[in-house]
Amino acid sequence: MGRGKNAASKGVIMANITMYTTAYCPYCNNAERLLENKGVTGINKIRIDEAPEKRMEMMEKTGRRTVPQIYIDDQHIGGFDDLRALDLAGELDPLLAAG
Ligand SMILES: N[C@@H](CCC(=O)N[C@@H](CS)C(=O)NCC(=O)O)C(=O)O
Repeated sequence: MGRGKNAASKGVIMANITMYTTAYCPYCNNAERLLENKGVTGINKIRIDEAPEKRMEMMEKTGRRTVPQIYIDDQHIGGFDDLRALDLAGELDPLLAAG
């Protein structure tokens, strides 16, 4: 069983994931990979490089200017580092399963 194959990847993912992102963004790719390893499909990506108003929206909503900014349902998680920390703390799987 590969790395990242854990409880969430075996269960049903109920949560909706939204990710503010850009075309070239290694941290976004890392976040996407982590989530996909959990079994997440169909991430709702908001490309802030294509839509300046979405960049403003992201900054206003999150108080941050870097991508990715990740939401699990209505909960703001933060960037890739935050997502990873949540996973290491064992708190990501329940969030993904909750929906
Ligand atoms: N610690 C952040 C780093 C995110 C980051 O540096 N993202 C880059 C793109 S991959 C970015 O937004 N750079 C633009 C900037 O720093 O203003 C995370 O883990 O998400």
